[in-house]
Amino acid sequence: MKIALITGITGQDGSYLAELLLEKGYIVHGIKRRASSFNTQRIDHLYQDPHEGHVNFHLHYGDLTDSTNIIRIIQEVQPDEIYNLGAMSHVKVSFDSPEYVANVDGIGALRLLEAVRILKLENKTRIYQASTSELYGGMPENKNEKGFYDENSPFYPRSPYGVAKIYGFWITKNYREAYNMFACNGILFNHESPRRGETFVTRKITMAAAAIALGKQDCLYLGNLDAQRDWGHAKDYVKAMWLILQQEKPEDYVIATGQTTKVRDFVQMAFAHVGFHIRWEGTGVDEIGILDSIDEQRYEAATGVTLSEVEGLNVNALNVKTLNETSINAEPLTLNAERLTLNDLTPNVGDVVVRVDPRYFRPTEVDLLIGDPTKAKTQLGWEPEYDLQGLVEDMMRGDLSLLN
Ligand code: NAP
Ligand code: G4F
Repeated sequence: MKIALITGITGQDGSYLAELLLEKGYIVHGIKRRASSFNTQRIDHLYQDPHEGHVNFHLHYGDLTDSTNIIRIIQEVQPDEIYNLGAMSHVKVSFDSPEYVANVDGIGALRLLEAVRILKLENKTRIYQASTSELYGGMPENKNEKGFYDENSPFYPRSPYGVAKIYGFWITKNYREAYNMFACNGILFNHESPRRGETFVTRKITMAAAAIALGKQDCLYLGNLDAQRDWGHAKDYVKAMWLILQQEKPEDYVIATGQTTKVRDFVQMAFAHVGFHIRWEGTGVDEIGILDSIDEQRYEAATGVTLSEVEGLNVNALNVKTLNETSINAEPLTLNAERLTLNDLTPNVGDVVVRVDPRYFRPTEVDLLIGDPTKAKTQLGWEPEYDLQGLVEDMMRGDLSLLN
């Protein structure tokens, strides 16, 4: 049985990767940080009582800023594969805590590589480093002739996060070349899921679209609506991580979909899932997204709440039986002049549901990312199962059921 060690196991990717490796028959060890409140929601379903006979999922307290515990854990676990997914992964937050990010996201990678070397496990342990499309910084002149970023495109990071991650990238490559270690970078473009952290833009949008549809929030405030990202599904991307460590030779790979989409269009797609069509007006910080029309059938199918038109007005009457079944909230329906509402926030056609808040702008922005996954597809045989529409639907279903 192979043994894997995952840093960042409590995160989005860590949880999906742990599931994948357990399915493949691995013994999985994860490093989690001590927190004053529980931070294991994403992996609680994998927990096994250590008193039971055969346990193949183990957690260790640890931190990427602490070499001593990294060395001790690796010595105890003797892993065949290490996946270094631990990081302070929020680009905007990295401007607020740049030194910490350098320590965790940059030097953390070095600590793992050095631990493997100190313990003389270079010939046994394979290492995956979670590198990122943030390394490219979205510089238009650095795209390849086909208009994508690939394994040969130059880097130009645009945030303390990107700068820390570039150290992780190069130290991984350097240890591969200097010490002949099986150490690889996956240069992953943005990947999302229902388990995505709530302050990343896609999840912020799907949570808000679900909450607005159910009358629990009135407006979504966003930053740069023109930013473009190459968004895939995290479930597909963890498969690529595993494939990268199963190859004969250690190499670096771009993992991406090859398509890029504006934040504004992602908003449109998320609201479309609940039958809301958004109309955009204004520009820059004055741009607003207005609820232009509602497809009732779609709304009902997605939310489980029944709406019907009243005298040509907006979307109004609510089916109480359905409401009770879905327990949207315990409060009685509120009647106002024009409509029955789940609560006071139930949206009407004409309401402004998206606004721009400059607080979410970044000091330096990555305007556009689009990756070329040709090498991963040809050499690894990697094929994603989800397209963007499938991703949005998965996330919207997740958030609607969470709110219900
Ligand atoms: P995530 O959900 O933010 O998870 C990050 C994980 O790192 C969490 O388990 C977190 O623990 C842990 N962590 C944070 N600081 C740590 C420290 N000092 N020591 C040990 N662990 C620490 O991120 P993700 O989306 O799963 O991404 C996984 C990795 O891929 C990250 O390295 C990220 O930078 C990189 N990446 C992500 C994407 C993407 O689009 N998702 C794209 C390219 C690269 P807590 O739960 O305690 O916070
Ligand atoms: O969702 P984001 O915060 O992700 P970002 O910055 O692209 O970083 C993510 O992907 C990287 C891979 O390229 C990872 F390495 C990294 O760890 C992380 O997972 O923002 C995406 C875009 C940005 O251009 C941002 O300015 O959306 C824009 N945006 C617009 N409004 C917003 C918002 N981002 C956030 N977080 N919140 C907003 O309100």
